[in-house]
Amino acid sequence: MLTLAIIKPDAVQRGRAGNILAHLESQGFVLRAVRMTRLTKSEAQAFYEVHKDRPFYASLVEFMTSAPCIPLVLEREDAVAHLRTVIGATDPAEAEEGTIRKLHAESKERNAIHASDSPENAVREVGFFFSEAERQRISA
Ligand code: 3AN
Repeated sequence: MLTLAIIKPDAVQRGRAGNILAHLESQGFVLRAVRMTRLTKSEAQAFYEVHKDRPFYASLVEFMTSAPCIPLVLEREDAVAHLRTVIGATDPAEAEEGTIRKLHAESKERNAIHASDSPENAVREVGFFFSEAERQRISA
C-alpha cells in the first residue's frame, strides 16, 4: 500500500529532511518516489482546499509556499494508518514521544511533515504531486 508524505518547508529549512527520511525508513517505509518543489499559491490552496473555511487557511498557504518542500511516495503494509502514528499529533505539544512531529515540529502550523489521512486521500495526493507516467513507474 502507498501513501503520500510531504517534508514541509520548516523541516527542509532547518536541515531535518535527511533525518526525517531515515526515520521513515527505520519504520519500514520504502521510498518509491521523491520530488523537491516550491508550491505556488494556487497549488497550496488546491492541496488544502478541505481547510478553506478554517481560520488558519491563509496562513497555512503562506507557510507552505514560503520555501521548498519534499513530497514523497512511501510504501508499507497499512501505510496510511501507520504513517499517521509515526508522524504524531498535529500539535507537537500533544504528539507522542519519539514521533516525527515531537522530534522536529515547531508548532501546529510549522509541523514538519504532512501525511495522507485516508486511503482515498492518499490516491488523490499522490496524483497531485506525481504524473500519470510516474505513477505507472511506481506501480510497475
Ligand atoms: P494533519 O496535518 O495532522 O492531518 P490537519 O489536516 O488538520 O492536520 O491540518 C492540516 C495542516 O494545517 C496541518 N499540518 C498544519 O500545518 C495546519 N494546521 C492545522 N490546524 C492548525 C491550527 N489550529 N493552527 C495553525 N495551523 C494548523
